Amino acid sequence: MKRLLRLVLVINLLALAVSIARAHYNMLLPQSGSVKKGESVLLVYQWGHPFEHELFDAPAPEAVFAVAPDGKKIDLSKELEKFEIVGADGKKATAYRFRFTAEQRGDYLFVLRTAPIWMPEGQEFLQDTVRSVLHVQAERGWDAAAGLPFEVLPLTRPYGLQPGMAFQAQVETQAPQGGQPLRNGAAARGRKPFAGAIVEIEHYHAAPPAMLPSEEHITRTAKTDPNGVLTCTLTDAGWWCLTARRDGGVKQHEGKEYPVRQRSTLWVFVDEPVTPK
Ligand SMILES: [Cu+2]
Repeated sequence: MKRLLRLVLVINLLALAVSIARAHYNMLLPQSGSVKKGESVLLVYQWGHPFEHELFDAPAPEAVFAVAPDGKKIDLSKELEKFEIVGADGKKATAYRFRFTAEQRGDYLFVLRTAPIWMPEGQEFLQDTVRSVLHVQAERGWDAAAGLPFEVLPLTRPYGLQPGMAFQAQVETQAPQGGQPLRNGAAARGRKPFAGAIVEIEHYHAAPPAMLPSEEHITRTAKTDPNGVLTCTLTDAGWWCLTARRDGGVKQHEGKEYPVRQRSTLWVFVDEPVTPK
């Protein structure tokens, strides 16, 4: 019996070791990448490991809003409905959803921000902003900034993509106080390109995969170039998350100070292969 207990303990420790390495992300997924004007779409917010489809209880978000194609901000925080979602192994987790009706043609941005989330495994807080896009017939606004201090902005249009296509995005961060003014789009937004930013790239599985590859094939890592530009290849159909991070200061937890890691995630959808008939 003692031996069995010890074995169970060892297995639990191994499981913990594995989960330390896997990265948690916030997922904000429109259930359809594009709709027509006047149609509605369901959006789901969930928290966990996208590749493994391992879901955990999502915290109530701090803010949720859309930016319409004409630039108008639409607060969606009152539209959220809490529900239970089923993750890997049939495990239930708290998630949130809301329905959105597109009243204009163009591209809608959806942005969700979380309060700092304590991560016992990493001994740090994660404070995330996630962004996804809904395409409504006209190509307008997919590259718009959502007015955040730290953002991953697509340079490649984030829809109508095929598996294997290259994707580029520019990471922008708040400009330092009193620095040299920069004459570009980022400066106009009070930000500067974030050179050398670490970006994690991960594919989302709508159902848990039967077999998991090694860690480096689950989460890819790239750095932005001197212009803050990220380049990656989206090899498979479905959702991908591109997550940049920066230092967000410190925050108290049980009387001690721990680092806050601020992350900005861009969710991008890749279509199934299209073959002309
Ligand atoms: Cu994790």
